[in-house]
Amino acid sequence: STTKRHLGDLNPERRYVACEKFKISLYGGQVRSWKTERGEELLFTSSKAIFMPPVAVRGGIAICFPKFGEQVSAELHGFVRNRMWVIDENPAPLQSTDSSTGNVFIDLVYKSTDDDLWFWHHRFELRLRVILNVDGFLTLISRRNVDSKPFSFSFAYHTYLSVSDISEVRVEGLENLDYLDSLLHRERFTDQGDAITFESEVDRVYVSTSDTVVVIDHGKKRTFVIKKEGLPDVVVWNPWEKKSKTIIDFGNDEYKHMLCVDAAAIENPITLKPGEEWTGRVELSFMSTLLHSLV
Ligand code: TA6
Repeated sequence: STTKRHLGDLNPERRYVACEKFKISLYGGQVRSWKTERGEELLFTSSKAIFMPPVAVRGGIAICFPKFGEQVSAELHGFVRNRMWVIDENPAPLQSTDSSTGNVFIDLVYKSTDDDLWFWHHRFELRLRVILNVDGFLTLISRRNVDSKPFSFSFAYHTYLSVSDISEVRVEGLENLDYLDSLLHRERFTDQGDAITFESEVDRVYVSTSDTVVVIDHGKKRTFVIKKEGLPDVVVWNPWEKKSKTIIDFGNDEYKHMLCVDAAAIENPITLKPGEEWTGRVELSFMSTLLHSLV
């Protein structure tokens, strides 16, 4: 059986839960901060981020559901990132994840409302379990149920990693795979390179990828390892210089210090029968590049 342990304390305004290494906002169920033992921030947040609903904060890890990359009403990437979630004080246990010693976790839930039916004609319940494990790794798990009709959705953990300098970064694990180029109306291409490096705007959905993707930041001598389950695709996005200037809540030079690598299900939407449940899991870990070269 699992012991419920809260990951951090709820702040007095009941807007976020935080501890030294971690912060999650009830608005959007968005992880807003994830830090190393030494207090270094691992997630990017824009200095121009807008902290006023209905805008999602630019940075952290946003939950994109029920659509990614498509407008649902006025909201890109679905609307749950622009809703208040609540803490589930008595979550159902999840097998194999929570009982390991020292892990702390929190469960948030968003239940669709009658108003949401204006935007999307399906009722759903989206649960997010965030686990901070003893090594400081972060695991996010989503599950959801439906009521009386089947429906299809896409999903992404829209993850803004903080990097030293984008020109010092490479992404491994997506070599020779097909991708949909969002800069070219999602036309399909096959990746030809060794690893992805960045010299201009990149906005791609790599499809049917393996379950591990690695982001190597030579500048910070840090490697992120992204492991996923139930999420076949990976979004890689950096807006680069020109696009950055068009994004109102993003500094002109901030593209140098971020990279979005999103575990996602986009190419083939997931279809659920009434009452069916789905799990999409991502584990984010990091290590020094020195260690990485040894393993
Ligand atoms: O991550 C890919 C992408 O869909 C880009 O096309 C870009 O528009 C971006 O996401 C927008 O993300 P945002 O954080 O502004 O919702």
